[in-house]
Amino acid sequence: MNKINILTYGTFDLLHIGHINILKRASKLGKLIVGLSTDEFNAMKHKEATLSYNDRKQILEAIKYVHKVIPETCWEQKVIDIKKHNIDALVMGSDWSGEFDELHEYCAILYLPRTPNISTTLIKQRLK
Ligand code: C2G
Repeated sequence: MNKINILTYGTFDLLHIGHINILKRASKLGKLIVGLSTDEFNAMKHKEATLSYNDRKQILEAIKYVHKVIPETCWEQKVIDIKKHNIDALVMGSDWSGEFDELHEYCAILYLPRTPNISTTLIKQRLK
């Protein structure tokens, strides 16, 4: 039986259990494609990743839950990605709740609860 196609986006810097949890849960729904924020797009999100795009991409590609990694270069590409990859569901963490609801005419939109007490920012603060 063909698996459905799942899409998620993120920076995935300093990979932690919060990232693994959403990738794992999303992959249980179907074949998971990850739109990985480029360094340039991170700047647009007012984020600066510690690891380069290439390092973050290779790390994600090493994860069994991830089928494919594509670059995320802008906010507007989601509709194009959904059509190009025949996406059945966009899955994001609950900190994005409601943000992508307008895409529900193209695919299902699912917000999964964020993993508490962990974030890249927290890790960086602990290392200081
Ligand atoms: N996440 C989570 N639990 C955490 C931390 C993150 O579930 N404790 C989820 C986020 O909700 C997101 C994914 O992990 O769905 C990736 O998080 P980030 O790398 O911080 O990505 P973000 O900056 O939210 O980018 O266009 C969408 C953006 O690119 C999303």
